[in-house]
Amino acid sequence: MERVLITGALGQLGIEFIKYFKKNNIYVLATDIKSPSKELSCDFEIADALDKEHLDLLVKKNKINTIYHLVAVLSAIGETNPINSWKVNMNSFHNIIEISIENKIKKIFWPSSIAVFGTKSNLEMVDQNSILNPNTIYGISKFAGEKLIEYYNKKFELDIRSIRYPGIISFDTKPGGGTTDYVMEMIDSMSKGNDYQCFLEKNTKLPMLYIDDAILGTIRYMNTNKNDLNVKDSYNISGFSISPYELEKKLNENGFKGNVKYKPDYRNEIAKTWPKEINDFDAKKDWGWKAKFGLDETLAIKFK
Ligand code: AKB
Repeated sequence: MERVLITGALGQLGIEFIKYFKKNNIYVLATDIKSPSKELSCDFEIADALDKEHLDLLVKKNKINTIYHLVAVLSAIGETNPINSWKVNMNSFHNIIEISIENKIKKIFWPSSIAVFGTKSNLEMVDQNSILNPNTIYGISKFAGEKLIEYYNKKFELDIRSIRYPGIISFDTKPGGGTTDYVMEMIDSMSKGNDYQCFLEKNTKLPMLYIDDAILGTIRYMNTNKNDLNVKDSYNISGFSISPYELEKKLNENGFKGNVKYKPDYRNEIAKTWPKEINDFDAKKDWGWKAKFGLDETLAIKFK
């Protein structure tokens, strides 16, 4: 039986993974550095992923055999304090690796991101093996993490798995500190009839994924036989791509009032180094990845 520890559990992905595991009767211990604002449907402990001894204790006490390590300082907020961002992203991951070796953890999931790519790749469409030359501290930490996965999986026969997520769109849980967050901010403002000031240029196109696809896709991947997984660092997956202007038009067409003013800031510079489209052929071939939600299906969740 799987017994799962989720770190960073109160974030955009964590809350949805908790719901999935609960529905499927899988034990979850959720941890975060703050208390949940609403009661969770699983055990919860306040724990800082930088505190290795505490996490190790929780793993032992709760007989954990699977870890979803979701702690991360995302791209936009990371640029405001790169030193702290590196520390949180990398030291916490290294703690999880050490704990996993010591406790013989069966499987570990660690999210990577489209932030690993950069301007040396063909950003119109990045392939699985495109050159990785990240420009943000977040992207650099994801790149380093992908290398650690390859190294430790081989050296200690760990089974750390990873997906390069595009921007994740969710309506129940909010993201925090990312470059792709504008999508949810714009939808939220315009659904209330308010104007929105967008921090990206109107034509800056980025890849996105609806949260249900992210969760179910990840679970499918985690349940795939290890021998079928040919990508040893992190899998590209793709949903759909949009620019802020395309989103604005779609919202208008669906009767959402409110105007968008474009005032690009440093986050647009980050977005310009990220892919517009993603080639996810390897994920499709190796573990049957397929996104169910396009832009229309995603917005339909909000419009209903
Ligand atoms: C961010 O914008 O930083 C994240 C990501 C694409 O990894 N959503």
